[in-house]
Amino acid sequence: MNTEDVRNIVVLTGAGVSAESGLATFRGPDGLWEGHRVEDVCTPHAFRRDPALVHSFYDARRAKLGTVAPNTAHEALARLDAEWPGGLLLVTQNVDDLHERAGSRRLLHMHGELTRGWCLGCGQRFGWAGPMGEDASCPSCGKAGRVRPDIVWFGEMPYGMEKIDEALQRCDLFVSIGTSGAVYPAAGFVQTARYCGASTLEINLEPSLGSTMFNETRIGRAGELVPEWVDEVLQSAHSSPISR
Ligand code: BJW
Repeated sequence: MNTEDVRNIVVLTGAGVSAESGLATFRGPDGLWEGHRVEDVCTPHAFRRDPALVHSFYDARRAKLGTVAPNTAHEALARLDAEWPGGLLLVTQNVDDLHERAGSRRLLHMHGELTRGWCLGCGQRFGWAGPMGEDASCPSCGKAGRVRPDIVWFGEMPYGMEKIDEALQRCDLFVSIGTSGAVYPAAGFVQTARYCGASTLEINLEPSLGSTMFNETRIGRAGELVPEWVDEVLQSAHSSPISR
């Protein structure tokens, strides 16, 4: 892939980018769905029906965050953020905080964040550390029992869609890393980017469901292939005369 004319980049990441840090993916053999059926934990209906189960699922994942660290893929994407002179948006479907802990700044969590809560009583969103559980009190209005994880469940609108759409329309290069392409609207980003003229690259352990839509697919571990790709892109930025 020729990256010399690239100015604006959109990178989409999924659970595969955090797998080498020790966080389970969703649809692999040891995936999160193995322990919990998706409809039991990841819909607003499931939360209304059994809030204790949903809280325990997210409390356990929030606790796990403290035991893991960013890997070489997160670090390479943070280096891209620091050194890329053109436009960049890193859109992650992940609710972990490994991209920001690695140093990424131009970052958007489209499916929410484990470290945030949302009060269904007063509507406020806020940072959250430790277990949430059913009886958590809202730090804003003080009401107990109305706080939920600030996570986008099936049937809910992902965050930042307007900003993502603008970036996709403007980008010259769209790169998808460690996602199965099973969940929309993220699975459709490659089509938008291509329609608007961007080159498209997939980096994944196996071809994703939308693999044929990409100009190029690189199969392998994100921890190895992402640093290689970032080196390539930054090298072309340093050697090419176009002003980004
Ligand atoms: C490695 C690796 C290594 C492993 N290196 N790779 C058609 C169009 C539009 C919408 C729909 C549609 N049909 C149905 C819908 C609705 C629905 C949907 O997509 N359903 C599907 C089941 C079909 N979507 C929604 O409801 C979304 N909202 C919505 O659509 O609102 C309306 C709207 C309309 C139009 C525009 C905009 C909005 C909301 C989706 C919310 C998803 N939420 C979840 C759970 C919450 C977060 C959490 O608990 O963590 O988000 S579901 C789950 O899947 C999670 C993930 O972010 C998401 C994607 O999973 P991901 O990241 O791809 O993980 P895996 O496990 O599937 O794949 C990992 C990959 O990595 C694998 O391929 C491995 O091989 C690879 N890998 N190790 C490189 N070392």
